Amino acid sequence: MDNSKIKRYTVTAALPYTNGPVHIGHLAGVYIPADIYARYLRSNKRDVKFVCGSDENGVPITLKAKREGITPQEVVDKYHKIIGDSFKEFGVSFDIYHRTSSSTHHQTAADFFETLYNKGVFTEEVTEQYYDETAKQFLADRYITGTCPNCGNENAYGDQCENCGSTLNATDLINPKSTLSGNKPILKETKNWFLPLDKYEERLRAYIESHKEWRPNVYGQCQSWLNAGLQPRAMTRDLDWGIRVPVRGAEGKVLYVWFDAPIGYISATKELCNYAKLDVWNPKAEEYYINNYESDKCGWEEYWKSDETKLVHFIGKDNIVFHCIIFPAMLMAHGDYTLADNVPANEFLNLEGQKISTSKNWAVWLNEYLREFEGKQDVLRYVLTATAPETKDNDFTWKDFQARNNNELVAILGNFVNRVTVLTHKYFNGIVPTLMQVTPQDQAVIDELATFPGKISASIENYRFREALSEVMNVARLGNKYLAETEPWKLIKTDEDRVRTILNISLQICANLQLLIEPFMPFTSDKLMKMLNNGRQEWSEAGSSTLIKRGHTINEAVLLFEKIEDAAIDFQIEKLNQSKTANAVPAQALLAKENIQFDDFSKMDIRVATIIAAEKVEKTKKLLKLTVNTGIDERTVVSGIAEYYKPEDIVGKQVSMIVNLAPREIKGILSQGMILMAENSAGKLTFVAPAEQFTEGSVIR
Ligand code: B3M
Ligand code: ZN
Repeated sequence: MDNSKIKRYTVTAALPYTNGPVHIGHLAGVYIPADIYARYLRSNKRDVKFVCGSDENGVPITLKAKREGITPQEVVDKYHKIIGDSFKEFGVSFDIYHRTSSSTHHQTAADFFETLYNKGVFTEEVTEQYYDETAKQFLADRYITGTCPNCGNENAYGDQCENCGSTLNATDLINPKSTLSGNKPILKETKNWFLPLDKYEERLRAYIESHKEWRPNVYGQCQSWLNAGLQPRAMTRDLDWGIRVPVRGAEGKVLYVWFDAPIGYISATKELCNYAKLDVWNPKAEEYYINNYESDKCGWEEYWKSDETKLVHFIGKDNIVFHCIIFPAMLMAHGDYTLADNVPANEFLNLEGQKISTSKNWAVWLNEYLREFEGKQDVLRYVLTATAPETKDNDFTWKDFQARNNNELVAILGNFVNRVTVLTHKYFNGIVPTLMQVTPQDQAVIDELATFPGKISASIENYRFREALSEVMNVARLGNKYLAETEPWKLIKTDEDRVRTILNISLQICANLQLLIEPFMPFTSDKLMKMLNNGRQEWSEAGSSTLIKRGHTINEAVLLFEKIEDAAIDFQIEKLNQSKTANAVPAQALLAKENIQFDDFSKMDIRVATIIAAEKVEKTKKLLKLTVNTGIDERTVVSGIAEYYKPEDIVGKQVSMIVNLAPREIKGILSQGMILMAENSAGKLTFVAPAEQFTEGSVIR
């Protein structure tokens, strides 16, 4: 896009599914880069709306509700608050954090659908879709899993394979399985409205090919979809949670979540602008986390329907097709809207060498980080930017987090600022000294300082945030090198004027750092601003060596960063290892097995028993031979618990036992009954025991 034409920016960040807190993968992939970009634009006095919100429709929400035994509305209310609060605390500077359960959004999405419907864009098709006879429900998207026909991943969803990134229709899956009951679904006819993506193929190709500057991963994915040929895609679903399809004959159907979610960017902008216009405090501001309230008197359409607006979507790589193919096709079909100028999608961030997994609780959750590392938002912002998966998947490790804090933030940036401010207080009572004679060495530093803003701007404007951050750190390195070479602490005894010059220049570097780090580390920038007591400058002033004036008094020196000790890191690593087994969500089907009659149940004779002896079964890993007192008799059972319990630890333990299970021979031992165990999805076992010491033989029913 021709830069001279740009009057304003609309920056969007993917709307997080409101079915759990946000983790470091989301932050590194989407929210930190988007925030850096938006802050940078604001520092440049550009007109920008940075919008986001909770994605509250779709199957991820209803699945979570089933799991937690609460309603979908309760799920979204709970996580909208957790996510919104932690974004705010983390300094993500959205102008609005909206939500797709709001009436503004329902209205906007329904209107959008109706417009396309009235234009005759959709095709109405009766097709066979999978249906779960136990749950009595059609299975779309995440309600169904199976083997991906493209890559063989056995856990592909009905709309997408997260392994190879391909979009799927549920009927493409091999060995489909209902996530509700675990059953194999049947096919049943139903009517839905399809967006004929094939009809937009040519225009989409022209659009994509006019953006050769996009990241190779994004451009390449788009090309491969186009080359494979686009298929019509259903924009409605047979579900009861979501936005009602606003046409006759669509009872019991809602909009496909990927139809309504990107419209969420539009409705967020609308909400932001509409409330701001009213000129009264917006009562929803708390709920929606609206920033910059006073400056938001805008017309939302300018941000969406003008070719002077630059639209940029920040997303993770699994969302590329929805933002580069489907949403643009929707916008083209509508006709009034501007298409995105760029979609800087990141690859994935791994954690300690493994894929981040919500269901396995293999993640670092933002809300927990904020609690456990209070006041250290910028450390995580720094580390996740420095290791951002911009061009390939990357790994986050706690050791690296510690090392970057201690060796880079503390030792380079913090150390430089500290030395300069402490020396200024020590030699000149905190008053910025005058620039005296400028030597060629000083001039070289001044000149080099002036080159940074241009480099950093270019990197940010080309979405290379890692590179930009490393240049920012080079400013601090320049400062450290200058101090190390000039050694003002030695010169002070012989040449005070020389020290004046050196500290003046060093303070200019500090003032530049305050400005240049702001998009990346806003909390540290604020701290530095308080220390330098010099107000906030605009980006256009960066590189200047007169940012802070002689005679100005700075405030007391405080440390910008502190060392992170081993104990804090060990705690995190231990927590990860524990949560991996303990908190995993059961992988079993979410619905109960088929009903049985009371008679079936009462056939089982379950009793309280006490383990009186235990030993390992030779040549096996999992089996223990137990002698138990059932209250009826003493008998032997073989139990597969050796990986979880040591024989010596369980003697005396009380357990629940089925005493009338037909005896079976296991490894040559006759096992007379079965001990009841609970098992989580990680396969961890634990005894099901009476809550207090109880007489052996007591009946469990
Ligand atoms: N809710 C998907 C995700 O979290 C999603 C993005 C919507 S952006 C319009 O992966
Ligand atoms: Zn696949």
